[in-house]
Amino acid sequence: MSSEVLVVDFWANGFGMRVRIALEEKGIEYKYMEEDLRTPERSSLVQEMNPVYKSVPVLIHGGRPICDSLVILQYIDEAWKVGPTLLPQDPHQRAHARFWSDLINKKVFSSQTKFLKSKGEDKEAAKQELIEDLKLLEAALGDEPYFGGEYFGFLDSGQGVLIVDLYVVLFGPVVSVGLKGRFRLERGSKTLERWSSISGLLKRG
Ligand SMILES: N[C@@H](CCC(=O)N[C@@H](CS)C(=O)NCC(=O)O)C(=O)O
Repeated sequence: MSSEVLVVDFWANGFGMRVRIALEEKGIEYKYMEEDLRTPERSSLVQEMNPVYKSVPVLIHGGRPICDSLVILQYIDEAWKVGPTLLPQDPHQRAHARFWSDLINKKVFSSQTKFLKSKGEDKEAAKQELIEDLKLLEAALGDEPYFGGEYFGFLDSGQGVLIVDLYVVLFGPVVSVGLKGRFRLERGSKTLERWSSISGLLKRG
């Protein structure tokens, strides 16, 4: 079996950024294939590799697909025993990482989508909701350098979605698209800014 690693994704996809961040953090070499989500039809590769959801990211390892970003992060941790482990060993801390990742998937992503799709007063209300969500994450981060405490971990890699949120809130969707994935935080929350610069997430495309 080939051991080639291929990530199929769209550059601005926060779910996919999680996977790219985790692979880079672990030092795993991978190839990247862009799936243009601006076209309505998914490529035959995505349809074949993710027939249930037909969504990206998809990680293809040795020809076999793994789908859904958080499932992929756990797979990466289990399949490669190199580099730092993403999920902590302690069961309570693991539960904590999964809880917050799940909250980002359900609550934060839904606020982000609402904000992107709304207009006028609704947009302002959606923005406030998104800011409240970011405050929750900021409180969870506290004074620690990383979400996982002293070391970069699962929840830090899980923040691809958060990077998109920060950009949406700070600069608006048009500007963030214009940046073409070269993320650089210039203003905003001091705590999240500190976290993002320590973890280097906002410098990655
Ligand atoms: N739960 C999935 C969500 C992935 C997802 O929703 N991807 C969207 C882009 S944000 C997608 O590929 N949509 C397919 C389409 O737009 O046709 C994950 O975490 O990977």
